[in-house]
Amino acid sequence: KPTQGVISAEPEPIKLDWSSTALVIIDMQRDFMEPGGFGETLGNDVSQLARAVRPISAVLKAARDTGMLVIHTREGHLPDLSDAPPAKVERGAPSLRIGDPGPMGRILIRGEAGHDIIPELYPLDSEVVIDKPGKGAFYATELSDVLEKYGIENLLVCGVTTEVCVNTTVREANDRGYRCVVISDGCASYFPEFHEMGLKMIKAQGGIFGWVATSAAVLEAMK
Ligand code: TIU
Repeated sequence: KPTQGVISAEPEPIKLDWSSTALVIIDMQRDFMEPGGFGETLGNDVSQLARAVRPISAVLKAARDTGMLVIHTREGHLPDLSDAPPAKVERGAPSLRIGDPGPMGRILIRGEAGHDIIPELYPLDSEVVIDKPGKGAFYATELSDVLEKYGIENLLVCGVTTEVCVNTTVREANDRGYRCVVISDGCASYFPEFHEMGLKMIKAQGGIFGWVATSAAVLEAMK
């Protein structure tokens, strides 16, 4: 098995050691991907996100074959909403609010069917699952400790949505010193134009937040 590879990325290629690299799959939960969940209650067309599943699935398989650390995140809240800021719960005019009963259980609540990861990308028991109350995966989670424990310096990041939880997490990670390579077709947004700009914002200015590469380029580097 190769221990390192060069990813053909923008704004420039990047060489990574797989032993110090983790695949981070952001919030591929039924609540964002399926009708009746949190994403749809906000007024979004959830069908926009399905395109990210196959590219993520292919990279996940390669990461498992390589033995890379795999981390899945889930956005959600405790059943008593003690970790949900009122400013988040009260926001806007959704059809159902966080904690309300929906067709996949209570909206965005840990332990409910809608909060779980979609079957196609379901975590193995050996993989890390980070439950987070916010959009970024570092805020109020154990992610920093996990990355330090495994000696991780680089993150391959994918998931949903490009401009919300993916961008927030990449910005948090970049400030903490991690090299982030965002998998372009492994991300998706309810707004195609935000997806496109969200990726551009990461790789502009010499890679101000990180690198962007296609799943094909990542797979090629992992061969
Ligand atoms: N609404 C939206 O685009 N995203 C979120 O609320 N969370 C994530 O991106 N996971």
